[in-house]
Amino acid sequence: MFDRAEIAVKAGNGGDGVVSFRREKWVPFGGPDGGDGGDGGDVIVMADSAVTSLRAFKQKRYYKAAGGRNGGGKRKHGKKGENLLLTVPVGTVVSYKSYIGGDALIADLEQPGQQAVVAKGGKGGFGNTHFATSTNQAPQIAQKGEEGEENSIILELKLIADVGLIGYPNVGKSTLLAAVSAAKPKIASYPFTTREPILGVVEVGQRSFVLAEIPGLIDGAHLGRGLGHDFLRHIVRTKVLIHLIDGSSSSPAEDMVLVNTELSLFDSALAQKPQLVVVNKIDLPQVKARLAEIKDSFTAVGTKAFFVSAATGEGLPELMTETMSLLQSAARSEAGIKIQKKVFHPQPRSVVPEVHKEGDTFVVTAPELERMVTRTDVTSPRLPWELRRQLVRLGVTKALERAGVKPGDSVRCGNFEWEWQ
Ligand SMILES: Nc1nc2c(ncn2[C@@H]2O[C@H](COP(=O)(O)OP(=O)(O)OP(=O)(O)O)[C@@H](O)[C@H]2O)c(=O)[nH]1
Ligand SMILES: [Mg+2]
Repeated sequence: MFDRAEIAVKAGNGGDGVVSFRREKWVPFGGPDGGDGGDGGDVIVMADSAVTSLRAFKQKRYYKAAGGRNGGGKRKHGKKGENLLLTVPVGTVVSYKSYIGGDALIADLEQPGQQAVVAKGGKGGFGNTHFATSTNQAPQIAQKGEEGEENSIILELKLIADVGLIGYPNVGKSTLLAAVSAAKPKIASYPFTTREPILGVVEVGQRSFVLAEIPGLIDGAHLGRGLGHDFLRHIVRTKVLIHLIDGSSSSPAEDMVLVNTELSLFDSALAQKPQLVVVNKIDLPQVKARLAEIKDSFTAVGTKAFFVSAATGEGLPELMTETMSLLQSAARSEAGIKIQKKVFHPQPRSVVPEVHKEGDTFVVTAPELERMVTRTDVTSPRLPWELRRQLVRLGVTKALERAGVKPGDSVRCGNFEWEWQ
C-alpha cells in the first residue's frame, strides 16, 4: 500500500577561501586579496506530477551535490556548487532517518513544485581579505570550506485515494469495494467490520482510480464518537465521494441527510465535495418492493440517486463510469487553481563553540575555528596573535574560560594543539 525508499544524501562541500596578496608593479605592499570559496550545492527533493513512483530511489541510493570551487587571488570568488534536484511523486513524505528511533519529518510534499532541502551545502570559506584589521594589514589566514551536510533520508509515498466510499456502518461499503476492485476487505453482517481505511484500484477502460472505504462514519463521529474522527481526515484528501446508503433502512433519504450533516460538522469543505448518492441492496425483495417510493423520497430532497446491488453487481459498471467522469471534471476544475509553492528548510545547525576535557587537554568543538586552523600556516610569527583575535571573535575564549582554562593548559581544536596564554 505504501511506496518507500531510503537514500543517503550528501551536499557539496564549500570551496576554500585563499590567502593571497596583491602584487602590482608600482605597489610595494599590496593588501590581502584572497577570494572566498563558493558555497556547496544543496540536495533538494521536489514534488513533480510527472513522477509516479519511488522506484528510481530503490536502484540508486546515494546522491551527492557538487562542491563549491576554491577562491582565487584578486578577490576572485569560487563558483557555487550546483544544487542536486531529486524529483519525487506528489504526496511524498520526506523525513530524516534516525538510528535511535523517532524519524523526524522534514516535509509533506503535497503539491507539485513543493521542495524540501534535505542536505545543506557547506559554506565557502572566507579569503584572507576578511581578516584584515587596522592593526593587521597582512592576515595569513583563510577559512577552509565547510563540509556539506550528509543525511539519511526516508521517502514515503502515501497512496492518496481519489474517491472516498462513505456511509453508515453495514451499508455494504466493503462488499462494493470488493466487487469493483481486487481489494479483499472483510465483509460481515454487523457494523464496524472495517476498522481502518481500505484501498482498492478500480479500472474503467484504460483509466483507473483509487477507491477507499472510509469506516466509522456515525452520528457524532465529528466529536470523536465511534472509531474517532481520524478517518474523516482521509476524506479531506479525496476528490469525489461515493455516498452509499442501505436501501433496506427505514428512511434511506433521511440517512443521507444525517451523514452529510455529520460531514459538514467535521469540515464544511467536505459537504462541498462532489458526491454520488447510491442506494444499495436493491436485490433484496423488501427493497425492490418500495423502489419507487425510495426514488421519490430522494427527488423530494433534490437528489438524483443511483441504485445498485453490491452483492449481485447490478448497476456497478455504470456507477464506476460515472465516478470516473466526475473525477475527471473535478481534476479539470482543480487544475485552474494556482497553487502556492512552498520550500521547506531544515533547522540551521548550532554554531556555539563547545569545550570538553580529555585528560588535561581542553578540546574545543567549533567548526569555524577548526576550518581556519587546519589551513593556517603554523610557522607564521603572527599566528598566536591572529589566533587570539579569532578565538575572541568566535566566542571560544569565553567558552574556554567558563570551562576553567588556565595559562599553561593545553588546548586542542581539530588537529591543532597549543598552550593557553
Ligand atoms: N442483499 C445484499 N446484502 C448486501 C449487499 N451489500 C452488502 N450486503 C450485506 O450487508 C452486510 C454488510 O456489508 P459490508 O460490506 O461489510 O458493509 P460495510 O458498510 O463495509 O460495513 P462496516 O465495515 O461494518 O461498517 C453484509 O452482510 C453484506 O453481505 C447487497 O447489495 N445486497
Ligand atoms: Mg466494511
